[in-house]
Amino acid sequence: MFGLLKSGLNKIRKAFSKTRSILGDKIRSLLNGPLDEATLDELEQILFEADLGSTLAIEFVEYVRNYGKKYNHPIDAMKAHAEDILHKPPHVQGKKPSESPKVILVVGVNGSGKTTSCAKLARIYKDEGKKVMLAAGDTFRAAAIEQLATWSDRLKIDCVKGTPGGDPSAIIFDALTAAKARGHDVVIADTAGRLHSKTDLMNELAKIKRVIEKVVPDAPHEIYLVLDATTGQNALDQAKTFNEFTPLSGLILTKLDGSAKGGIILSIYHQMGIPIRYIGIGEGADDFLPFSPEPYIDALFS
Ligand SMILES: Nc1nc2c(ncn2[C@@H]2O[C@H](COP(=O)(O)OP(=O)(O)OP(=O)(O)O)[C@@H](O)[C@H]2O)c(=O)[nH]1
Ligand SMILES: [Mg+2]
Repeated sequence: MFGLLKSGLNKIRKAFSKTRSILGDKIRSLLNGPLDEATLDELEQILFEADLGSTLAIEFVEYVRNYGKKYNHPIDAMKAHAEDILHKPPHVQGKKPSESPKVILVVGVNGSGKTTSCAKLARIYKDEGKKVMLAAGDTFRAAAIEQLATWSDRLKIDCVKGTPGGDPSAIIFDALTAAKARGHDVVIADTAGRLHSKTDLMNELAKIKRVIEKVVPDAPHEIYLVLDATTGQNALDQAKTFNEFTPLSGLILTKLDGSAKGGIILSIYHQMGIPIRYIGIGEGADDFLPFSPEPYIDALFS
């Protein structure tokens, strides 16, 4: 167990190593010099460019300006502020299922990593000994159905799929009905990528949610929005719009192994209070971890 935890932490450190080199190195070398106004301006710019957004960038600079009151080093002040932000209780949380199955609806814009995250999430539940079912609710493209089916074969997890062009609500309805009949503990429903600016597509999600509610009372228990962390501040707009149509209970931030600057996690949690539940740190089935603030803050500021 401890070994597993340790390898998880090492993985996070490794995944965030780019973030560290982008942000941590710059901050450290900047703060080694005198803490004058020019330095503070530059710090604000670095934080802004790391996707913290302007409000938070300014806030962090103020903490650095006044670090001497409580801390030995400006970076300690930044870390403490990041901890304060991420340890605030979330504004929302998922529901505890009163009966099986637990239903998780996965939504997001095109290519953010939904299908991959559904498979990775299914694997986590399977490893916990749960009976899991995947629902291929992305009927938009034949390839999308195949992609989830391939994952389900590989992971040996049941999958309900329909035909391309079919009604996604109908597939998810079928999956839930089958899961109830066959005693599955968890159903994870993939959906087609949709632009958050397209109202008709967003309304389709609201319909999917209503259909789920009809089959399993109080479901969906979780609605996860999958965000590609490399899209920076645009992820915040996505979160706001998706949240209006289908109230989100959690976020999955993917591609943190890529060129993501990482600050978006702080920015989004600060602004929306929606918990970051998992992070994607690669394309493999186990490149996926529950989010925890400490290693993240560590990677961001040291
Ligand atoms: N490096 C990296 N790649 C990822 C991660 N998550 C997903 N990907 C890759 O991103 C690409 C898109 O992932 P999908 O899971 O197909 O994304 P999607 O949101 O289902 O895409 P659509 O269904 O087309 O909207 C694939 O090549 C995945 O392997 C991650 O955490 N890290
Ligand atoms: Mg997909």
